This record gives sequence, C-alpha cells and structure tokens, in this order.
Amino acid sequence: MNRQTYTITRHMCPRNCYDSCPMLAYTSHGRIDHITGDSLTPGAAKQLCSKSNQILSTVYHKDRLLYPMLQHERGSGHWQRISWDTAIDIIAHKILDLKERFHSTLPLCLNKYSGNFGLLRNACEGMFNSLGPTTQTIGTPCFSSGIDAQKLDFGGNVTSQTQGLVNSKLILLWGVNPAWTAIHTMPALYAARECGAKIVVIDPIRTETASKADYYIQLRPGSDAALALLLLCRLYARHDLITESNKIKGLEEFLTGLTKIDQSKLLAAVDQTDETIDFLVELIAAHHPMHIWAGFGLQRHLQGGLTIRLIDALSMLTNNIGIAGGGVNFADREAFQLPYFIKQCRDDTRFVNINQFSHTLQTLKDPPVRLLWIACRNLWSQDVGLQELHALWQNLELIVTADKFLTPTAQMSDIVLPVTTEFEDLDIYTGYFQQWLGINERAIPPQGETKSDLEIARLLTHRLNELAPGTSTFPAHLTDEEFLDRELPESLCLSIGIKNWRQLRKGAIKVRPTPIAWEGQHFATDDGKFHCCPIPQNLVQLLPSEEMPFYFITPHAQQNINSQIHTRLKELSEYPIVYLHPQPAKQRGLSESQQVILWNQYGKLTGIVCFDSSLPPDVILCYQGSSKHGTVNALNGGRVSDLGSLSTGAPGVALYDVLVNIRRK
Ligand SMILES: Nc1nc2c(c(=O)[nH]1)N[C@H]1C(S)=C(S)[C@@H](COP(=O)(O)OP(=O)(O)OC[C@H]3O[C@@H](n4cnc5c(=O)[nH]c(N)nc54)[C@H](O)[C@@H]3O)O[C@H]1N2
Ligand SMILES: Nc1nc2c(c(=O)[nH]1)N[C@H]1C(S)=C(S)[C@@H](COP(=O)(O)OP(=O)(O)OC[C@H]3O[C@@H](n4cnc5c(=O)[nH]c(N)nc54)[C@H](O)[C@@H]3O)O[C@H]1N2
Ligand SMILES: [Mo]
Repeated sequence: MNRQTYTITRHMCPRNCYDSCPMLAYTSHGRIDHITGDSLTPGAAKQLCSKSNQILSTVYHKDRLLYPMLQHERGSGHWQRISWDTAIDIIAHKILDLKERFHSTLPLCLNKYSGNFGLLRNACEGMFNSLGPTTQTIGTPCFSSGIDAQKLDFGGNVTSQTQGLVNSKLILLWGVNPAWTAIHTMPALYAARECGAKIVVIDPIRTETASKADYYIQLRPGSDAALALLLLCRLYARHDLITESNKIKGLEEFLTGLTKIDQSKLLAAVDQTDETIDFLVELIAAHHPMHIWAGFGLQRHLQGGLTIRLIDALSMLTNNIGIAGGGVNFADREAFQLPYFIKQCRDDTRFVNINQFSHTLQTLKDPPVRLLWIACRNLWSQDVGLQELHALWQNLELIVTADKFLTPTAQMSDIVLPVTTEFEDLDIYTGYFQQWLGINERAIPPQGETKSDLEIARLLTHRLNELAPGTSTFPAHLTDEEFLDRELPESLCLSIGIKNWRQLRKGAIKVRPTPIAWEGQHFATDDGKFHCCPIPQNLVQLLPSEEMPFYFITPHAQQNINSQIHTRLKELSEYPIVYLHPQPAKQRGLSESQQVILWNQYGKLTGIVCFDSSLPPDVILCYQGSSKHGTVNALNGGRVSDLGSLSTGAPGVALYDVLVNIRRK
C-alpha cells in the first residue's frame, strides 16, 4: 500500500463499546478507501473488530438517509423528501405552538442515548436546555446498578489497565463476554494465560469467551449474589479472608453476618454441587492476585447492584484490591471528566428514567409530553415496555428522529433528519473502560444533505429565534472548534498530558495516569475506606414456573452494536433466532428451524428455533437487535434493578430477569 496516495485522518469509534478504538481513515479523491486500527498510536489495536466493515459501509450504504423526510401518516411508509428549511420550520412552529398552548416547555421531550457518544453530540441536550425546562431521559440501560455499587464500595468507578493482567494468577470473567463485546481485551487475557493465569468464566450461557477459558461455571441466571456469598462463607471458614483491616468499614458486621448464613439455601439458589463451589474456593485461596471482571450482563438483574457489591467484597476481603493483577474491573468513569458545557445543564429539567420511559411518560400530565425528539437511539428495538410505548405514541403531536438510517424508530416518526457519521465532522470521544481520549477529524464532507446533531441544533436555534426572538439561548454562533476550546481548556488538557485538544490529531491518549485501580487502597469514599455492604437478609431470585418455564436471556450479539446493523439487514434472519436445549424443545414437539411464539405478560414474539445443547434446559437465549422483524424487547417490561440513582440519576434495568413460555406458531 502506498501511503502517499491517501490522506490519513484520525478517528475514534464512537459507539457504545468497552473498546472505544482509535482508528485511521484512508481517503483518496474525496472517498474513504478503507479504515484500520490506529497503528500509529502506541497501545491502540492495529486491527479493528469484525464489525468495522459495517462502519465504513454505513457511510456509503445505499439505504443511508441523505435528506430530511416527512412521513404523511405515521407508520404508513409514505415518505416525502423535504428541504432542511421546511423540516426545521415545521419543528420550530410546533415548539412555539406547544409553548404557547401549555405555557411551558415541558411538553418537549428528548430521548437520546448511545448511537454516538461523541462530546459534540450533546448539542441535543444543549439545544433542549436552551429553551427552558424540558423533559429528558436520565440514567442508562448499560451499567447503572454496578456503577452505584462500586461508588458505594470504593467511592468511584476506576478500572485497572488490562495490560496489567499479566500479573494475575486467577481471572474470573463474571457475566461478561469479551470475546464478542470487548474483543480488544482478549490479547491481554491471552497474555495473562501465557504468564500462568487460570481463567474462569461464570455465565449461564456457554459463550465464546467460556470456550476459551480454563474453567466454566454454568450458573443459574440471577444467582450470582448467592454464589459470591457462598464463596465468602467458605473462604472465611478456611481462614482465607481478611479479618482485620483499618481500611474496611463494616468488616466486623460483615464477618459476623457470614457465620449466620444458611449455606444450604445459597447452594440451592445457585444450583451447583458442593464440589464445584469447593473447587472455586480452592482456586481463589490458592491463586493470588485474582482479578475479577464483573460484566454488565451480570448486573442486569433485580439485585444487580448488590451482586457487584458482594463481588467487590470478595475481592477486597481476599486482599486483591489495589495490587498489580488484582482488582474488580467494571467501568471507568473517573478517568477523565469533561465539563459538558455544551449541555447547558439546568436544575429544573423534568427527568424520566430512560429505562422506564414509556411507563413514566404516560403518567406525566401537568403538562403532558407532546413533542418527542429522538437522537442516537433506536427506541422501538432497544427500549422496554413496548406496549406502553404504543399507547404513548398516539398522544404525541410530533416525533422527530435524527438518525443515519430508517430504523424501526425512524419509521414510526413524522420527520427524520439525516445525520453525519464519525468521518464527516469534528468531535472528541472518551470511552468508559479503555481510558482512551481521541478525536474525530473530518475525513470527507457530509454525504448528501446530512448534518451533525450540533449543526441541527444551530439551525433550529436560528429559526426559533427568527420566529420568536429569545426562544433559544444555545450558543449557535460558536464553531465546532470553539465548542471544543470551551470543553477542553488548557488547564484540563495539561492535567492529562497534552497542550490542547488539537494535539489529539497526532493520536489518541490514555487518560488514566495510574494503571492499577485503587493502588495503595486509597479509596474515594468519604472516610477513605472500602465500604462493605450489609449482608443481605433476602436474595431475590426469579424462578421459572409451570406457566413461565424459561429464563429469557437477551445479551449483546457478536456482529452488531446493539441495533446498529442497518448495512447487513439482508443477511439477517426474518425473526429472532430462539436458542434452546433440544430436550425441552422436543418435549413441546418443536423441531429446528420451526417458527415459534414466545410469550409472557408483556407481549408475544415470533422466533425461529435453533437447538443448542450447551444451554441449561430452562434458559431461552435470543440475541438483542439481530433480526429483520420483531424485537426481543416485546417480552421485556423493564423491571428496575436495586441501584443506579446515586451516580446515574435513575435505577438500572433488570433486562435479563424475564421469564417466558414457548409454543409452535
Ligand atoms: N459485539 C458487541 N459488542 C458490544 C455491544 C454489542 O451489542 N455487540 N454492546 C456494547 C454495550 S452497549 C454494552 S452495555 C456491552 C455489554 O457487554 P457485556 O458486559 O459482555 O454484557 P452482555 O452481553 O449484556 O452480557 C454478558 C454475559 O452476561 C451473561 N449473563 C446474563 N445473566 C447473567 C447472570 O445472571 N449471571 C452471570 N454470571 N452472567 C449472566 C450473559 O449470558 C452474557 O454472556 O457491550 C458493548 N459491546
Ligand atoms: N433485551 C435487551 N435490550 C437491551 C439490551 C440488552 O442487553 N437486552 N441492552 C441495552 C443496552 S446496554 C443499550 S446500551 C441499549 C442500546 O440502545 P440504543 O442506545 O438505542 O443503541 P443503538 O441500537 O445502537 O441505536 C442507536 C441509534 O443511533 C443512531 N446513530 C448513530 N450515530 C448517530 C449520531 O451521530 N447522531 C444521531 N442522532 N444518531 C446516531 C444509530 O444509527 C442507531 O439507530 O439497548 C438496551 N436494550
Ligand atoms: Mo449498553
């Protein structure tokens, strides 16, 4: 390859992913020819993941939205191309109309999440906040319970750099599937194994990660808190736990609590043999340091927060925190905190838990929501409580979706606004696990008439202020660069070792100065100590019944980030593939490739059977966002989990605490 013929620009994959990869785009004659991992940045992966083919084809795909469009009757498919002026004019008039009718800006609602986590995409929030108090979503479906758990225990969310895993002797991959969801951490896991670490996967599904591990524990869904407690009880009985430390608050009560636990109940809850538990206890006792990676899948349960807290305690009490090769990695939110001026945050926003969106919106009456703006979000595929979403939809006077494709959500909207990709405008991106901070440069001009969310905010601000001066205070006059200058002032840049953000054009940087989380056991809690959670009196566990005999687990798929699979729709199956063990299938007269109906109290879903004898007989597995029709969330009511409000503003969601039944179609 002759580099001379290409213009090379720097990018960060801005999707919601553990890896947040630095990338290079090679452009020739105004067209991106190919993208690669940023081999010029130390520590960045040279190769991108297998999803990267879609990243580039997204830019040039024939189905990409290139012009604003208006749908004549919502859901009719009767679309008309309109100009930006017309689109913005319709929206601006509706905003002013609602404001006048309700004497309030609260009927305006923004639902935005994770299509692109770029900093300047927060112009959506900024534009809304500039209008007055509006209705907006808060919280996250990813990791709220675990975030709060670690906030309570350690005082914050810090991950150790995965390169340090070479110091581990034992690694527990607990409810996480990095072979699919974080593939660029796999080399660090392989390197650790080369250096002698044993790897254990704990997951109800025998995932690809499990197939690469030394040991695999097939745990009953939602029973991890019971497992952690069992391990703690037995390690304590063997004198393998710390019994004295001035770094731990609540240690004595915790240890006393352990002695009072009825282990037989825990054993029944986890549905494992005594031997398996003892084997794990032996592994933990004999291997130090032990690193635990507690995944997001693990805490998508009613007591997800408690589960992570007990896992933190397991690590702390076996003296594995703050040392090379130890620690509990979950998510890193402290590495680098941007001020987010662009959001123009205010304290009178009416926030709605993103995980209870439709349910809560229906209850908002004074005033109700009438305009919904959706950005970076595919509600009709990814959200829960879809029955309620149907009901809610009828009451909305205008639905605007800004997206790259005509997603199921865009198809249910009145106006769609076509947005740019990470190759068509300037932005800054920072991840939540790998501690990267990097830039998205403009490699090519926006395709068609696409615009960035920031540019859309500018257009709307101008038009609103033309029609009714003073309506919006969004600083639409600032250029992209000026926005970044405000977000990354010199003092902030110096604190992470760069002079200014422009330096990121030379390569992404890692923003965490310390490779080991909580090194020296200096915690960020109010008293500087690790806080042991109280021993729980009750463990909540969902159990299958005759009526609803299967757990319904819907984790993240290999070949798409959430529902972002627009460029591969042709290759997908018509309906979700329903994986289940052949034995319960045959009992119900089901054969492979047959169409089936899954149902529960929340709804119905058509699927196609695929036998998988590695599954527990009481588990049905469907990957989220990976079929042409139907979403697994038709069966998900979105029960809230135990923690999340403290750090993310709202509780998390028990996405995997769902029971279903199955029959032939
Ligand atoms: N390829 C790909 N990568 C992605 C994404 C994607 O969609 N595709 N999405 C990104 C996003 S938004 C997120 S939040 C992360 C999520 O990535 P992960 O943290 O890996 O989370 P999940 O895929 O939700 O679940 C991980 C594992 O948890 C298991 N699990 C479910 N319930 C339990 C339980 O009760 N106990 C235990 N021990 N395990 C359980 C599931 O079977 C699954 O194998 O991945 C990111 N990366
Ligand atoms: N059953 C079940 N449901 C789940 C999950 C699960 O494990 N099981 N996981 C949950 C989790 S962890 C998550 S994170 C959510 C993800 O749910 P969402 O945040 O809705 O994520 P995506 O499906 O990636 O959809 C994002 C949309 O943003 C668009 N987009 C991309 N870039 C831009 C941009 O620059 N501007 C604008 N305006 N739009 C853009 C994309 O084209 C895409 O259509 O799903 C949740 N839902
Ligand atoms: Mo997520």
